[in-house]
Amino acid sequence: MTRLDEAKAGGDKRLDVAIVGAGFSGLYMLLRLRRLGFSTRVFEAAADVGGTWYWNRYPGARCDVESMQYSYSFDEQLQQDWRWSERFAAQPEILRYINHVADRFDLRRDIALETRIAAAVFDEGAAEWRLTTQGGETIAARHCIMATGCLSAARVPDFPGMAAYRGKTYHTGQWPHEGVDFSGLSVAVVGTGSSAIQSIPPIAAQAAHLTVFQRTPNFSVPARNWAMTEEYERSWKDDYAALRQRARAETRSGTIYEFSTQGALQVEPEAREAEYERRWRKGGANFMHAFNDILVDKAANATAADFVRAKIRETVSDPDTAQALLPHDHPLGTKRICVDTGYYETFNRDNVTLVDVRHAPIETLTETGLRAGGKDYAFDAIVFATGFDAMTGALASIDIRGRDGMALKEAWTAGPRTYLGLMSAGFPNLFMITGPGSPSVLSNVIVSIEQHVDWIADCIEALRAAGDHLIEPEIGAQETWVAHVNEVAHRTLYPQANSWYMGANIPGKTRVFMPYIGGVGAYRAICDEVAANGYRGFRREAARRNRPAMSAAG
Ligand code: FAD
Ligand code: N01
Repeated sequence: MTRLDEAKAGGDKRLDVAIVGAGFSGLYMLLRLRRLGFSTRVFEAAADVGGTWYWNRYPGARCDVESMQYSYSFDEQLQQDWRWSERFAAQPEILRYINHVADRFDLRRDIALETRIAAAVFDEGAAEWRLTTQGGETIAARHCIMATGCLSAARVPDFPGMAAYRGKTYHTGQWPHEGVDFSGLSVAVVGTGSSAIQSIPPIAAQAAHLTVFQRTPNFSVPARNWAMTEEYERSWKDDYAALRQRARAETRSGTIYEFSTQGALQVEPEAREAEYERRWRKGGANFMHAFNDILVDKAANATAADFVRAKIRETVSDPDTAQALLPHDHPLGTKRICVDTGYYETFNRDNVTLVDVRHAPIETLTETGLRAGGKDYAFDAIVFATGFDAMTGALASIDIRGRDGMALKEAWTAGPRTYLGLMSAGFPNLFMITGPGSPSVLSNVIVSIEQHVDWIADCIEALRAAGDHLIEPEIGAQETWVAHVNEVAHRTLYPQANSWYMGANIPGKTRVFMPYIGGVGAYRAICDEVAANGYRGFRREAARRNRPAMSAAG
């Protein structure tokens, strides 16, 4: 029996709901739907559950939302029982947590591992999706839920000479499970985004020599991670339900920070510097909340950016290297702020070299290394910390076809078009968790995942209760939403950066700000209001006699 057959054993071949992806999204979705009595399976390409935290095993990988907040909130006993060892958990601990959840709620029996979904085609007559795995097996399901992740399509730039290079290559998002020993090796890291900034210090500590190829200097703030204290843990656990509710409903990012009610220019320069310094010392992305206008007012933003640039100059001993590391082409935070442990300090090591490839780009890989700006460099290993085809990449790699055989990729050539980031017109019964047009990557993603999962589960339950077989956004509602997402983004500084939020990291990708920046609290209220008003903006269709019914409520 194949793994898919094993997963199907004991269940119907025709599912109520097929879920693609077994990260935080897919696991909670499975649990919710199972509890509602729907026949459901998860199809996962990887050999185990975990999503992001299964794939991203590079040295230094950890979350930058505090672990007391970067965790599920749906089960009080789970959040009371689980004990995090650090303020910001490292990848192995987060992966252990996800595995614990899969076991605790007995989820594995409905997960088909090593099963990549290659195509999903909507059958209009039967009102159901036909999924095809890479191995050629098919699954029919009334609803299909894409829990495929916003940062799961790892991307290595299309450098010539890739096949010629005789050393080892790695991508941070597809790291070998057995780990990599860089001892005694000459290593290159390409990129200076979050993954690079986390992995560069531990790689430098191990390698004989590390060369960092930087195209765009990034802003990074120190994590100042610490071992969890009983006192801090208690301060959350004693009041978890209320604090989680506050994060969900009253914040923009789904994370409780120390928020400010003042603008950066409303205070005297000395007080402003003192506030930045205080937050810099505490560590973490809390720095971004020193004032309430850093992401909307260019002059306010410049005060925070200047502060970080001064810190870089102060930290990095060699003035030329310091100068090259100064971010200059985007407002602070409009590319995701990085949170590091000893990143800038690493450039003071004798075995670390920074190469600026902004004006002298990497041209090709060679047999022994790579060529940039006409100069050859030799390496035993090259680490590509070059990011992801974010937000749409995982969806685009599945041949998704809706009404009249329309391909999702084609429907989205001018940028993703969704209603609430949940569904796209022309693709009935196809849901996305943290899809483009929802807060997703601008938030503590687990908060956004839980909200989407709950909304989708309630929606599918409402359809069953009403005897409806089909739901799809109305084109007008979708166009209004897309315009709103765009309009809200342009009230901020975000669109000024060439970021992956804008699709700018992928040559040829349409530049449009993809996530919804209105905040998780406001967004949740909109979604709830839409549902309470009979799923306003969605078209529903009643069951027809020739269509198979869904499982009855349990
Ligand atoms: P994923 O975890 O990406 O899971 C998607 C799953 O779908 C994957 O397992 C993938 O293999 C599978 N899949 C995709 N396509 C197919 C297919 N065709 N067939 C079958 N399976 C498929 N967010 C935060 O809020 N805070 C953080 O601190 C933070 N840190 C991060 C650090 C790193 C290194 C990265 C890359 C991301 C980080 N994120 C963070 C974002 C993170 O992706 C989310 O927090 C969260 O883990 C997403 O869960 P998910 O289940 O939606 O998607
Ligand atoms: O990817 P990125 P990432 N030549 O796209 C460079 C989450 N995350 O994996 O900016 C030379 O940010 C590229 O340069 P440029 C988080 O949401 C979180 O680091 O395009 N360089 C850039 O420097 C994050 O934002 C954590 O000019 C090239 C880098 O590669 C998201 O995942 C940790 C190049 C890619 O940076 C993605 O982060 C890790 C080329 N041809 C990830 N092509 C936490 O800490 C690309 N680059 C929580």
